[in-house]
Amino acid sequence: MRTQVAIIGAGPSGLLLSQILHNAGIDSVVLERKSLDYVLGRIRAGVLEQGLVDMLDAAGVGERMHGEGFVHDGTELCFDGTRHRIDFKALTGKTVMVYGQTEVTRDLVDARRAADAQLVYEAEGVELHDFDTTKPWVTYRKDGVEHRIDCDFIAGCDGYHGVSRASAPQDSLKTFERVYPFGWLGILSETPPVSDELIYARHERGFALCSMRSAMLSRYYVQVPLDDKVEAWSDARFWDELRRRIDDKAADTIVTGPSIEKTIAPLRSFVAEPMKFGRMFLVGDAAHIVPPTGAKGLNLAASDVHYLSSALIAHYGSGEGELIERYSENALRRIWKAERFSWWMTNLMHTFPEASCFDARMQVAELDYVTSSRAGAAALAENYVGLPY
Ligand code: RFL
Ligand code: PHB
Repeated sequence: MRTQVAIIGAGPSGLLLSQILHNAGIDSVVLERKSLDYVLGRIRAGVLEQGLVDMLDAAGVGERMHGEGFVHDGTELCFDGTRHRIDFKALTGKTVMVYGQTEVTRDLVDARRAADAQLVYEAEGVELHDFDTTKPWVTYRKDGVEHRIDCDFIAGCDGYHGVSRASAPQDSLKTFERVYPFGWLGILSETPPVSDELIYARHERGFALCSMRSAMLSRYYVQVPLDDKVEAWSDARFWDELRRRIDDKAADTIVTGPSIEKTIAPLRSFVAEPMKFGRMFLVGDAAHIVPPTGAKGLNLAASDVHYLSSALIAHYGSGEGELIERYSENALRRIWKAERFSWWMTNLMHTFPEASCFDARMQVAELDYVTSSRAGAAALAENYVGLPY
């Protein structure tokens, strides 16, 4: 089989790249290790920056998002038992969209299928070959049969544990990492959200976040020690702990119910440089991870897709190779700023095991500054709604 761009991974970055290339007349094949049901069963991001909303619109997959998603003009920061609003719209003129990553993925799969795209699920043993030449190729197994795809470029959209970064020459790869000494225990429950906007709460017992997916589906998180097990967290224990970490009004009015999903995710900051190896590109979580506190992971994957799709469209259109050569540099400049913001929000809102009383006072002083100074609030808002591409 032959295609122009072989895409490894059918998460949001692989599917969005494939859809944008298709709209520009560029052919791709997407290889995914898991089944479609598995991919759609993963509960992940919930907040989309305007830049991603615009990309989904331009790609022709924004209709359901505008019908079912929620536009948020601001968010609330809770500390010392009081909530303070950050008004994104007043401070930046921009808003964010609350719409689940699962739904974005579903919309992209529907659009790709409607266009008869080559989406191969349960592709086993994917291997990348000769991407340091002008004739790369990819092999995989499906239902016990070996397949080969010859292509012009390979896009590694296969997440943190994927094969693409592992296939890069390891002596030319530099990685940067911070692992945080806690995780997020997240639940999904079929209850109305406690507030119209997200609440990020700092508390001595640990961070908490009140988020949502729809009018009858809430997403809540509490910070937990890394070695905690989900089984140790009954629903009752989760709700009790959440109530203790948020303000009294939210604690009194929150509607609780059985959880329909409960998982613990570790928190990590990670960047791999460069993101281009000959004719192979790393995209999204394959190249970088952020702790979820700034809601940046999916949005960063989208900005990589923006840089890479523009470069490939220029290459196939006018033959211009400059954007391809600069893909890594352009993507990384924005990635490091989002890494900084996510790291800063994480340090600001969480309880660290070794933190002193002084550190705790510093967090509260910084939160007080951010919520009482227009300049402080604007810096948070500008990063949260998304820096320009
Ligand atoms: P994905 O979504 O991991 O998709 C990669 C795909 O590649 C497949 N794959 C392979 N396929 C073929 N061969 C192989 N050898 C393969 N190895 C892997 C995988 O099965 C998978 O389908 O990466 P992508 O597309 O780069 O997208 C990144 C986002 O998923 C991620 O950054 C966000 O979910 C992060 N994130 C959040 N981001 C936000 O922007 N806003 C948020 O509010 C937000 N909240 C979150 C989050 C992530 C979380 N978790 C659990 C990681 C909340 C949580 C709890
Ligand atoms: C979510 O709804 O899952 C979510 C929202 C905001 C974050 C992280 C996760 O910062």
